Amino acid sequence: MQIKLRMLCAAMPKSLIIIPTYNEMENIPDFIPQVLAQNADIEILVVDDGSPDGTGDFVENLTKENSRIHILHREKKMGLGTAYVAGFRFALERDYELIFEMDADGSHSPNALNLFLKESENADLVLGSRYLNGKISVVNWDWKRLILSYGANFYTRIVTGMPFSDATGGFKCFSRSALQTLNLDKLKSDGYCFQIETTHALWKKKLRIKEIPIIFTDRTKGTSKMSGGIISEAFFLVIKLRFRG
Ligand SMILES: Nc1nc2c(ncn2[C@@H]2O[C@H](COP(=O)(O)OP(=O)(O)OP(=O)(O)O)[C@@H](O)[C@H]2O)c(=O)[nH]1
Ligand SMILES: [Mg+2]
Repeated sequence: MQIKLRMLCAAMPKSLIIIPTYNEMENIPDFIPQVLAQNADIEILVVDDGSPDGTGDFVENLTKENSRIHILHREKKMGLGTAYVAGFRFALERDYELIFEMDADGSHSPNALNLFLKESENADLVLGSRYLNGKISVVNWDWKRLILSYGANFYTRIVTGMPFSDATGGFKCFSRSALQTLNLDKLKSDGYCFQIETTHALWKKKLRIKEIPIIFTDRTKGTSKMSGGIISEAFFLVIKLRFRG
């Protein structure tokens, strides 16, 4: 029994959850313990862009008490895409086997992490999908926001040919080997665009990509950083990807 248990523990991959933050003080204190409670092999990396509300300082203090929490401080708000690239580099310089992307604003439930871990056993990239099998699993969005997101995914599918129901979502898990195939110097996009670009690169390489259902809940605290610029960036990137081959 003891041997079996030890074998089980040894088999668990070391995982890093990358959480970019900008002014998430209203969310982060509850969110971090919820993530860590899911699994003992999970660690957290917060990439904070000099949040004026003190998110970075708060997490910095947590790192002193808990070795499973890490932080990267960046001077100013530089966008989600480059925050993730910094997190990917951190992970690849260390021995993490699974590398997650996750929002800090309560939209992504920590309860889903164990399903991601299970599905990662047979996939190079696991995508959390809000639109799997024709169902819409989004809580508290108004119809304009839903149409924008659903429409962006429809457009991405038609133009690029990628068969995924949700290529714009930001709750995903890469295997280390999948992440190593990405050319991190070339990833320049942001927001939704970054999500489409990374998934497209792995899909083109014919890596194993699996979608799992998640329930996405709109943030109830703090403010969204979504902008018109992010939307137009995605519109043009998708066309570029179509011809990138
Ligand atoms: N480090 C860093 N984090 C960011 C930046 N912009 C957004 N974030 C974080 O990225 C996550 C997602 O950002 P949101 O503002 O929720 O954007 P969104 O999820 O696309 O939009 P909503 O659906 O309106 O919430 C949150 O944890 C933010 O704090 C940025 O420029 N730098
Ligand atoms: Mg959000």
